[in-house]
Amino acid sequence: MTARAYIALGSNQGDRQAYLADALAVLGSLPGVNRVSQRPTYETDPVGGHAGQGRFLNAVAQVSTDLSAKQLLDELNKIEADHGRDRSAEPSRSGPRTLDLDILFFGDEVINQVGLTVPHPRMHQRWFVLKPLCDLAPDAVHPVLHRTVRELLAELETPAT
Ligand code: PH2
Ligand code: MG
Ligand code: MG
Repeated sequence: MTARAYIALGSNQGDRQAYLADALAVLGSLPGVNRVSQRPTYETDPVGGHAGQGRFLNAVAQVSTDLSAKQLLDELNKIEADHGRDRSAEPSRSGPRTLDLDILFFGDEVINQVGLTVPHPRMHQRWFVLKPLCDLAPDAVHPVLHRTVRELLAELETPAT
């Protein structure tokens, strides 16, 4: 079965543009992943984490995939590791990173497993996710909150974070 998934990309260390471009290329070349599309990249202030870390480049990609959500997650973790991501060296969940790839939506699946929560549990609070997602899929409906991406973006209490 083919599912449409949305993946958030973020980088705030090293050659951020190259990390994002390369991740997209690798994503598109994975067996079982087709039709990768992506809209503009945004430069955003870091949300959370320690003061003084660099600004992020953030983007969202849409893919059609025959993989399961867990298989896709495993591939994303490999791509992160291949691009210099060393989770053991990160001070926290919000620390600086060369590359972060998060599954936002996987079709309309709701998944609550250790290491895999879909929809992404904080996506509806984050401009840096909702804005590029809205560029791609304004009418996609959050399967837990039952709001469109456009509505979630409009309802953000602190815009542009
Ligand atoms: N990712 C985080 C924490 N904070 N801030 C911005 N601007 N962009 C991110 O991608 C980001 C963040 C944890 O994954
Ligand atoms: Mg993240
Ligand atoms: Mg992540």
